[in-house]
Formats: sequence, C-alpha cells, structure tokens
Amino acid sequence: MPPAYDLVIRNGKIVTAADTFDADVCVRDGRVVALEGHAGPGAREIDATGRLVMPGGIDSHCHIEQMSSAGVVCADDFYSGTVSAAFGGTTTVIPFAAQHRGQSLRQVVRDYHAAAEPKAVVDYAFHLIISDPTEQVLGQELPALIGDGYTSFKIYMTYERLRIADGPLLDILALARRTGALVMVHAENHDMIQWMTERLLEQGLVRPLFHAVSHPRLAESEATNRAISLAELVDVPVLLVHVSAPEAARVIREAQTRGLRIYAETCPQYVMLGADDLDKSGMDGAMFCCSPPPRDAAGQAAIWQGLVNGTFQVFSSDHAPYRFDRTGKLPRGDNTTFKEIANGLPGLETRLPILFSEGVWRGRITVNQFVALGATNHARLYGLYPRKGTIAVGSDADMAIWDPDRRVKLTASLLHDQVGYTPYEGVELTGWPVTVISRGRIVVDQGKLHATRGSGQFLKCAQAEAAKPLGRVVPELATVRRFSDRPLF
Ligand code: DUC
Ligand code: ZN
Ligand code: ZN
Repeated sequence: MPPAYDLVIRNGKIVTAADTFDADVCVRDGRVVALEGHAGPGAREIDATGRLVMPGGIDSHCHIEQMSSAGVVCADDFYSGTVSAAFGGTTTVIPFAAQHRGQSLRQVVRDYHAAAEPKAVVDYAFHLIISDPTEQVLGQELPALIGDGYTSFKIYMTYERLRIADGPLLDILALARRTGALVMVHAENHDMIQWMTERLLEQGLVRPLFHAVSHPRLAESEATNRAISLAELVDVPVLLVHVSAPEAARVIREAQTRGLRIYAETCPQYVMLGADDLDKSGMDGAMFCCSPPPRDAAGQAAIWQGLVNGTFQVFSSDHAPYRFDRTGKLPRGDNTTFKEIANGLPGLETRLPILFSEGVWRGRITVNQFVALGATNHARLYGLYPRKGTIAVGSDADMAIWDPDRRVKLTASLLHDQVGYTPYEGVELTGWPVTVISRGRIVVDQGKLHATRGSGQFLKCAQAEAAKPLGRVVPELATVRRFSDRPLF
C-alpha cells in the first residue's frame, strides 16, 4: 500500500492565531488534508517533538528588485529576497509592483512578473504603488488590475516624485471604495519634512542623525490624522503602513475606537531601534536610516503596546535592502548628506525571529498573537485567507517548524540577503524556524536550502472583507442625498 500522505509532521504542537493543540499534520498535493492524532504513514515524515508547528509567515510589506524614486536599485532580487524570507520562516511575500511617474501600471506589473517568476522560491502576490494617478490609470488600468487579483495598493503622502496630494488621494480612495481595493498609506507630512530638511542643510547639519530630526513625529501623526479624515469622508478603509510614532498610533487607536475600519502595520525597526542608532560614528548611522525613522525608548514601548492591544494588525519587515556603499545607502560615499541616504532597512529574514523572541519569549504577546501578527492577519487583510495564513484542512501546506529554545546571535554572515550588513548585528534571540515548508515542499531544513529558483508561485488576491466600506455617511453627504439621486463620487 502506498503511504496515505506525501508528508506527515508528527508530534508537534500546532499553533494558529486562534488555537494551540497537539496533532499530526498530514499533507497531500501541497495542501493540509488532515490534522489528527496518530496519523497514517507519509512518504516523508518529520518528527516535530518539542517544536511549534506554525503557519508559514506572510510578509506583506517588502521591496524586492525595486528601483527607488531616486533611482537606487534594491540589493535583493526575487531569488535572494525570497531565499532570505524562507530562512526566516516566511513562506509568502507581498512586495510592490511600483509605478514611477509616466509609467503604464499594466507594464509595471508585467515587468515585476518577469522578474519574479524565474527566481522566487516561495509564493508571492503583488501590491501596486500608484505614483501617477492619471485618467488612464484610475479609469482603466487600476480597476482592471484590481479585478485581476492585485487588490491592494500603496500611496505616498511624501517624497517629491511619489507623493499624492489630498485631491487626487480622494479620487483614489473613492476608486478603492468602488472596486473593493485596500489602500495602504505612507503617512508623513511632506512639507514639514522638506522645510525641516532645508533648515538643517542650511546650517550644515548633514549627518545621518539629522534624517530622524527632519522626519518629526508630528509629521507622521499629522499625515496619519489627515489620511484617516480623507478615508472617513469617503467611507473607505485604509491601512497605515510602517507606523513608528506613538502619536500616530494614538490617532489610529482613536479612529478604531470610533468604529472606523482603520488598519495599521508596524515593523521590527520601530521596536528594536532608536534615533540614537543614527548617531553612530562616521557614516555608520546611515545603516539605520529609514522613513519614518526609528524613535526612542518611549516610542518603542508605545509600539509594543499597540501590538499587544490590537492597534496593529500586521507586523511586516518593510525590507528595503540597500548595500552600505555607493550602489545603495551612500551614493556620494562619506559625503552623502542625510537627504541623499537611501531610505530603508533589510529585515525579511529577521522579522519573525525578532517578533518571536522579543514578543513571545519575553512574555509580551502570546504565541497565537505571534501567528496573527506574522501571518494570519496579513492573509485576511489582503485576500489570501484561508489558502494562506493558517494550518487548517484545505489550506496550503505552508508551515514553519520552530525550535522555541534555539539561541541565535544575529550577524550579517548568518543571513541570506545581499545587503552585507544587518541593523541587528549582535542581537541575541531565542526561538528560530528550523524547517520551512511551502505547499508541502521542504524549502529550508536545518540551515540548508532545498527549493529551486522559480518554484514559488504567483498568488491572486481576492477582495478582502476588510476593505469593505462601513456604510457610514458623513452628515454633509447625507444632505446631498436629499437633493440628488446620484452618488457624489
Ligand atoms: N517607505 C517604505 O515603505 N519603505 C522604504 C522607505 C519608505 O519611505
Ligand atoms: Zn513607505
Ligand atoms: Zn516600504
């Protein structure tokens, strides 16, 4: 008799966002087909005694093989990026297909597919980045792409070459409302940043530390409040990405408490790093420059609080990998001013180990919250659930088997990205993913890669429940309804 299953993971403790229980996981044709005690034989078996068997992580914010608006190309392509993700326990990534001004969105998506398909080793979907909301883009390309499975997109309120002013942002939000897409917002007040930057440069204050000074918390909280107000006017959910400032977290919490569908994401750098890291000697502070910047110890505590109390639904890496040289972080070497430093940190591989160690091992969050923040909520928000983000009969067999006691000291040479440094050099963590499985295939086992280039698959995202409007009409629009049958937008 042939074995009943392709793969059986025995004796592990299964952890989902909702539950923790003992069972064997039985896999056939890439899917979980049974969760039971004393399962029948598998063609391949893994003994997970003493281990946690968790859904493979989903990283819904990472930049891979992307060119920044300043023309700097990421250090990671879809091979190194997804290999690095897999070693860190992540089996699905959602990077961006990023439009620059003047580009056709459709062509941008084709280009990212051409880059990802031959290289990715884990599954991937795409968010879009909209920087040029022309009539053609908003009238045709974007609605068609949303229908084709690209159901979320990011917009920037800052960066000269990317930013969307409030008027076009309202157009975009109205379009999202009509089409059921989820809008992700980079919320920082552009003029505050630019004005601060000019004042600092005038005084010759150019060191990396001044990147943090030029991006004040107020710039983040003001724009966050504005983004939420615009979304409330249109009655459409939005997701605030990479939240770093306690004041912004407070604005989000308050909107959520009022019952609005406002979602939020934070990232490892905002619980692990501080603005003082940007004050390292020479140019070393540039290794920690990202936008928004890391804040301070009180800010880290506030972000932890938001992770614990549910203000943040997702913990993503915002992996934006730039090498510490002229090809990346430092286009003018030691003469690079803070304004010219490429913005972003690597983090695909360290995201989940940091959340596990600093969150679960230190007792800040439960292991079920860990799964929700690292996998399940990403799948729910972006229309991949229940295929991804959980361990359940019928779901893809994407799992990471964690040794909860494994001690690891982070160092750049341990990691598999192409960045050459880690902002977490020397950090000691407890808990590590030892075996990583994607659709029943062993991708990583005991520190070795087993997946081949191009074995990852593209995932179409459904329109998520999370993106649905609440049906709340602001009073002024209620007035319009008395005089007109036609919706205003
Ligand atoms: N925003 C991101 O999402 N990533 C890197 C830099 C930035 O501003
Ligand atoms: Zn951003
Ligand atoms: Zn980003």
